[in-house]
Amino acid sequence: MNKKGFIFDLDGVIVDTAKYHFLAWQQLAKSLDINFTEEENEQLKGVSRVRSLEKILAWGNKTISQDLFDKLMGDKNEEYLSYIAEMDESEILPDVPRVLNLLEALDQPISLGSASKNARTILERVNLKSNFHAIVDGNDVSKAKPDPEVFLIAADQINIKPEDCIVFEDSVAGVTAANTAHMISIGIGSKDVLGHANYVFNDFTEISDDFIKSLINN
Ligand code: B16
Ligand code: MG
Repeated sequence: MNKKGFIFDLDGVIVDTAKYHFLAWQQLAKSLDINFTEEENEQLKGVSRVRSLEKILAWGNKTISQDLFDKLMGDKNEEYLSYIAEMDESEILPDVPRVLNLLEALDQPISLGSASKNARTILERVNLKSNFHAIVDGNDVSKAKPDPEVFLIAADQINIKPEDCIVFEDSVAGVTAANTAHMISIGIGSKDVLGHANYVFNDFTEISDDFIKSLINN
């Protein structure tokens, strides 16, 4: 059996934590008198924590000291972690376990490639940590998506060449990162947003076992 490397983004692919990021960023924005909308939250998908706060401050036309910036980053994460603490397996997105189990049955290496520094905690909460042969997250990279670093490290950790890797991603920056790494990109979301991916599906219920097998055999 051929071996391909299957790399999964976390937020928006395995679980929908964007709603928790939104609540935490909204609380922070409110404390600064900044109006923060769900549309703006969309633009933070796949974007690192530091960059997210920079963008919110720019939208609100605010400049703050480095000390306050650092404090707000900490506060936001604490608030976010309080939501994460309540997560369980019921929050895994539909058919993700089916695809992970199929890949395991077909003996395919699986890695996580996420921008989140909380990725390990989240995988533990939803009981999926042991499904991954490697976990690469926001703690392991120096350059955020759209830089391909996170996916290149993930490929290296599962010993698969980048061109033999397949990336599942819900963010524009993440799909660009996968393409730049010369990997096959599979967008999870809308074609209007992720048109630059090699394939796009609304969610994993649209990804058949035969499609996964065809990726392995090509
Ligand atoms: P944290 P992903 C990304 O995760 C999220 O999409 C993005 O909204 C978040 O700001 C980023 O992680 C950092 O997360 O604050 O937990 O370190 O989609 O790359 O799995
Ligand atoms: Mg994501």
